[in-house]
Amino acid sequence: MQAAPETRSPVPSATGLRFDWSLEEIDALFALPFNDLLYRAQSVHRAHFDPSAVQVSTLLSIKTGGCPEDCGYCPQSVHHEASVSAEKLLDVEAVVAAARQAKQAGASRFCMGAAWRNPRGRNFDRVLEMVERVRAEGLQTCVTLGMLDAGQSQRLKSAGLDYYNHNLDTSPEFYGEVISTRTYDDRLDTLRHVREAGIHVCCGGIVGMGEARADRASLLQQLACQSPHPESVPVNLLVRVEGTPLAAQDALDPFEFVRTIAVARVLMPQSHVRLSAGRESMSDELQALCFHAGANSIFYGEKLLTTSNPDVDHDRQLFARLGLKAV
Ligand code: SAM
Ligand code: DTB
Ligand code: SF4
Repeated sequence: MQAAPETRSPVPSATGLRFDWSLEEIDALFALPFNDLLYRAQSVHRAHFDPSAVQVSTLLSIKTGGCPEDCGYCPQSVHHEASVSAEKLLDVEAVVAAARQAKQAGASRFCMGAAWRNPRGRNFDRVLEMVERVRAEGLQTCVTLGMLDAGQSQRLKSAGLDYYNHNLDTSPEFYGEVISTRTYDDRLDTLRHVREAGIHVCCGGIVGMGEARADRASLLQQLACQSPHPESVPVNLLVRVEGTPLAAQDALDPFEFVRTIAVARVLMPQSHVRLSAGRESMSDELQALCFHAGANSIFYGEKLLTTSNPDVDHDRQLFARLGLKAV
């Protein structure tokens, strides 16, 4: 039998983290026999985290639908036929009430998403108030509002924002197949502003959009070559929503999804890798494999932004059956 290719850098940084992963090294990780890859990922995971602790975030769509961007996967885009209708930005009190409920149900972080190209004017002021108020409830705060400039990032930081979610979504090579109204560089600029303002970065992508394994490797390279690594890395499995251009996309091989999680874990050992959208279509066994591969965060609560997520009761039972604890 052939020996597995050498994928370890001879010169890791003082922290043991690397920011210089080559595509060849990442391809070699993806190509490992499944058990070898999972063993490697689980070993890295155990060196950095309690393997039974899973961070739990709850999502709320604070401004739904009517988005001018044309992301091919998204039911909130005005460019597609999906049935999500445009709504106004929620009131602060409604958001605080939802945050309180999420905390009572066991969430430690509250993530607020808005279907905007970028936030503006009085709406942005209202989001700042939401961040302050949700934080005062004793929750970590996360928002995803589209593109940000440096000043907006600083104002969010001053309001007490802990995390900003902005995904690269896919490889630079495949990106143009999915989105035309915002460039990859626009996304990198926003991530730089967020980082420079001192806000933790939540950045990941979507798999199952028809991209090749090479694209999944290239996306992970983009993430893992950021220094520092994003603190939080959501790996979304495409939710195929009727009326979006990707509705009829073939399903991704579930083992390939697990491999993507495992490679993310190996490349970014100290980051929280989040098993994000798409859990509703996964069996309990597949989710257990994802946790074994190093996923240590989920979205918890019956709704994501516009699509559904597993029942809270079901997730509680799954955690109990696997001996996982929510943190
Ligand atoms: N409008 C903001 C933006 O995109 O910058 C924030 C909200 S957007 C819905 C946040 C992320 O959700 C996207 O970057 C994408 O990764 C994910 N997402 C959206 N629709 C999805 C779908 N159908 N399946 C899986 N992930 C999805
Ligand atoms: C992320 O990476 N996934 C979340 C969160 N960040 C904002 C959103 C998933 C959305 C799934 C489709 C929907 O419910 O509209
Ligand atoms: Fe708009 Fe975000 Fe959906 Fe893209 S992913 S269409 S930016 S809400």
